[in-house]
Amino acid sequence: MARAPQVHRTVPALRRALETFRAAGDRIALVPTMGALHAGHRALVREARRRARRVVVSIFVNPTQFAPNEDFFSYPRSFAADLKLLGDAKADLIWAPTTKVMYPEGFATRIAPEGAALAGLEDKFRPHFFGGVTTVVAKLFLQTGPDFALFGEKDYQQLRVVTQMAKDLDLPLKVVGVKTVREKDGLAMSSRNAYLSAAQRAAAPALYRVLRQSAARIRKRETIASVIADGRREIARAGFSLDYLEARHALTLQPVATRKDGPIRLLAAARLGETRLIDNVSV
Ligand code: PAJ
Repeated sequence: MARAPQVHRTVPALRRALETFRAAGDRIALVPTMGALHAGHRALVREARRRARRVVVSIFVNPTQFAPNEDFFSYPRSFAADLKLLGDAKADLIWAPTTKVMYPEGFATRIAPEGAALAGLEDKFRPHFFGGVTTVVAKLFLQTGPDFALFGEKDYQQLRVVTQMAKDLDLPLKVVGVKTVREKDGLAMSSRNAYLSAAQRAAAPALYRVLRQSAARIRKRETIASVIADGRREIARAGFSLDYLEARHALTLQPVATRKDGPIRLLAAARLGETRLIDNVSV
């Protein structure tokens, strides 16, 4: 039986617990999450354990990264199952603040990321999103003071934005990206996959299939513009409403015209009914 991780809900209790880790000379890795944990989150915890003696997982459904019309209130919450998964994954500490602890009355400061956060991808469809993410992630970094922080490539623009924020603010930690964990049929694992109907779930793997095929065609020197145009059609034909399919520079997320413009990442977001899926691959 794995030992149950400690759970803390206030900043002073968190700080006291982390102090004992540090006093023992242990390095700390942080895995920020919104709960509803699955094998993708578990892979982040596994990588965290490889890097540091102590693993802290935060669970906080962050209201500031949801727009009023988005799914903050219906976002899946499964604390008991999350605790069990994190016990099995041998996390040491769960940081689960309430909204009042994170955003007390009078809270008035926000991070305003630029660069990759204004690339015209997620930000175009969720303009409030990266301000909310960077604000909460900066707080989590300052609350826990980790040596490493683990983020999934599944949310590729988020990974780039958080990496840049840590660099720009001289935060003394290393942001580490972890490969996307997928279902057997290729669908990227996501807490939001639970929203899909059986028919939508059957259609969903098309997103990754098109991304992979498009990457293979670009590697074979087909022109990016025509590959992307075909990919957009394919995704629509599979039953999605497409938000975007784009070829971007893998680091800056700026548009690329040819393979010579640098390492390329293909990024897509598309909706099946009300459920929005995102995915990406390297070329
Ligand atoms: P959440 O969606 O819970 O994701 C937490 C972390 O798990 C993110 O770094 C995300 O990229 C990673 N992740 C999700 N699905 C994955 C998969 N299939 N494979 C690998 N990693 C995966 O992302 C957030 O929460 C929030 O925006 C947060 C960073 C916690 C700030 O509120």
